[in-house]
Amino acid sequence: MLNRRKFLTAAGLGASSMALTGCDVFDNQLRIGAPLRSFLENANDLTLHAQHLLAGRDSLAQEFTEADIRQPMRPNGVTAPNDEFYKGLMAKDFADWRLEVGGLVEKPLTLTRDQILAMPSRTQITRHDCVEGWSCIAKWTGTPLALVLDQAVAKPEARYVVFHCLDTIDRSLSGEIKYYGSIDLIDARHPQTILAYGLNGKPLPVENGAPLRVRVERQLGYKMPKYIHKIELVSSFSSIGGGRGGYWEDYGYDWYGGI
Ligand SMILES: Nc1nc2c(c(=O)[nH]1)N[C@H]1C(S)=C(S)[C@@H](COP(=O)(O)O)O[C@H]1N2
Ligand SMILES: [Mo]
Repeated sequence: MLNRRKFLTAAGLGASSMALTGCDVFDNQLRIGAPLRSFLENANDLTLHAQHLLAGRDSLAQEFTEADIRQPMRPNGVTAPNDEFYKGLMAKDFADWRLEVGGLVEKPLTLTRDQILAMPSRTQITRHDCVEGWSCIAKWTGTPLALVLDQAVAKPEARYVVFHCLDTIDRSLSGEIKYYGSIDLIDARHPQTILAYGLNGKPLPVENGAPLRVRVERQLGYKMPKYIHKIELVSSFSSIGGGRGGYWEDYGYDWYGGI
């Protein structure tokens, strides 16, 4: 049985030799019953981890130029929340909106929109890929999530960041479900992970998640909750929603959702 270090070495060598020789190198090792194959089959989460180590969890998503921007940014999912609380906030141009940061943090925060606007910002022109098969290039401006986490100070046991949204996406018999999603603390601290309040040089429109939405540029659209009002640090999401870390994940979508 391969141990983890050997596997990582094999995969690392494989990645460089494959470029020269094609994929033949691995074929023999991947025959049914071969140790490497059963290792791969039995350790999906470990292979995900290995992919991240090989690709570099801090590698950047491609950034584009102004000329590449396709206007308007196509809205998707909920585009006009029909929730009374949200509509009340919207009527006052979100002056009463607050972002709460809590859960496993040393210093819970409540931030106003002005406080968030006063923090250092990052602007990036990136491609949004929806799992439905379309993509769109747009310019996003926002506060690096890492700066908010620096203020709140994650407790050592915190592993994931859960984003709670104001829009009810599902009005089913089992009750109303608000959109939610999560990423881990490594992606939360990625330099392109921002809490966006600007789109293509203008305030973020309601369709695209006003007043604040997440951008995680190496992941699929459903990993970027819109209309967020609460950020919760947790050690596990088993007790949140359906327990799989997000609204779409509870319906079977992959939690990581990488592209
Ligand atoms: N709160 C909330 N966030 C959401 C959704 C949603 O329905 N509600 N849809 C997701 C999906 S599937 C996609 S593709 C993107 C769409 O973002 P856009 O409207 O800016 O294109 O938002 C994601 N975040
Ligand atoms: Mo999507």
